[in-house]
Amino acid sequence: MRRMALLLLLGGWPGLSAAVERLRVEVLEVLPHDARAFTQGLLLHEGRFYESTGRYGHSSLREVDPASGEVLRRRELDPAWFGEGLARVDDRLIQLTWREGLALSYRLDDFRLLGVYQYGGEGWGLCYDGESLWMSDGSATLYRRDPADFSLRGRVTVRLDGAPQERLNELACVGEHVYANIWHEPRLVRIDKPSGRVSAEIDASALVAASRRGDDREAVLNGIAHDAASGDFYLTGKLWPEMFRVRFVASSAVAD
Ligand SMILES: [Ca+2]
Repeated sequence: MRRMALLLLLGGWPGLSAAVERLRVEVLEVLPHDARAFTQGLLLHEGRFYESTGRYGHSSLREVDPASGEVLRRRELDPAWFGEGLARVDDRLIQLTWREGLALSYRLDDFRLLGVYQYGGEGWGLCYDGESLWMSDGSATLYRRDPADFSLRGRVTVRLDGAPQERLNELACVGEHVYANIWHEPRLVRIDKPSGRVSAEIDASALVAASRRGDDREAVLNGIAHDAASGDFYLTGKLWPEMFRVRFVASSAVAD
């Protein structure tokens, strides 16, 4: 009977979701990051960061050396385009734009523009899970798109404890989950696919406290890359001079 009550408390009742895990970041390493990069998209591939930066007249696609933060390759966007989320699909990179309704497809090895897809609404975050692209637009909706032609395959509302989780921004696809950081909050969520249920909340306020960013109000946490080899994550922010290599641990865990 007591066990039944506990199950109910934990959300075992049909229709209710299980308890949301509470996690926090543990910093493993602090690396340099270009403090002029208004980071909008970030991923790691074969030991290099690929980064999309935003703001009109400053938007770019970059290949970055993780250890030094040095920009190894850089392609500027048309000044009328505001760079947003970035995903790798095999030997291509796909970069969103904010309000331009254009997704730019590049060859990974030389950043040559291969094509442009059009979509409705705003573009914020993007990641690829090996089958579909997942895209955010600042709302609580994630859009699932075809990597071949960017057509819409489906959409899901992301919910935390049953309530829509708005302002989903940068994304990372990791296994059965999509990680998202929340715009203007020191917080990430881990989203179960395809239900959209938030199964973990991740407190990243330690990074916000540690960053020596300037006083630009838009210099907020943004940018999630996952290292499949180590399982570590890399987090940064818009105009942040730091890139943090982290792992996610239970929020009750005592720091070393
Ligand atoms: Ca990302």
